[in-house]
Amino acid sequence: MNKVLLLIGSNLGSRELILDRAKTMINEGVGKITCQSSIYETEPWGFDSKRQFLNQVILIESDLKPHEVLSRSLKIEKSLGRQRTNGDGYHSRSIDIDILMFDNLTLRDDNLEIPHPRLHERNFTLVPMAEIAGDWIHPGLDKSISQLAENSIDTGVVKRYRPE
Ligand code: PH2
Ligand code: MG
Ligand code: MG
Repeated sequence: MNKVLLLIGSNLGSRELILDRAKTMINEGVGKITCQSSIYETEPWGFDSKRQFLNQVILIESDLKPHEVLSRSLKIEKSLGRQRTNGDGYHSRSIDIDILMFDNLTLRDDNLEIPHPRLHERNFTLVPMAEIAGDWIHPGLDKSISQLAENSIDTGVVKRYRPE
């Protein structure tokens, strides 16, 4: 069994409901969810939008290979209404599922890079990761996730989500 950290995020539509549906489908088709961070409300990073994200990091146990985790995650995104637009830059989306870390594996090809190449630059990823996997060591940077979170220079605001 591999331990895999996934980031899920949504800033379009019924964000909480979509995260719930994504987790159900991940649990059934990708790997059993064994731990979840809190849900955070986070400022869009890398593009301008008034729509705040909900982000959450989940830990799954899976016997799938990295590319199978990727392809199943992309299928779940599609079935939850993810539209992929052509062109540069980031866009609002109903659901995004990203592989952050996969045990202590490093991998890079045209379709997939593990650890996620920008995880250490983003508070919306580091803060929920640190909550459930603070002592995981980033195999490329040789620092713990807690250390990366503490040393982050990202100014993006990340708050625990409290639904009304
Ligand atoms: N995902 C992005 C780009 N920007 N910003 C926030 N707050 N949360 C995200 O999940 C996110 C983002 C690309 O996947
Ligand atoms: Mg992403
Ligand atoms: Mg993605």
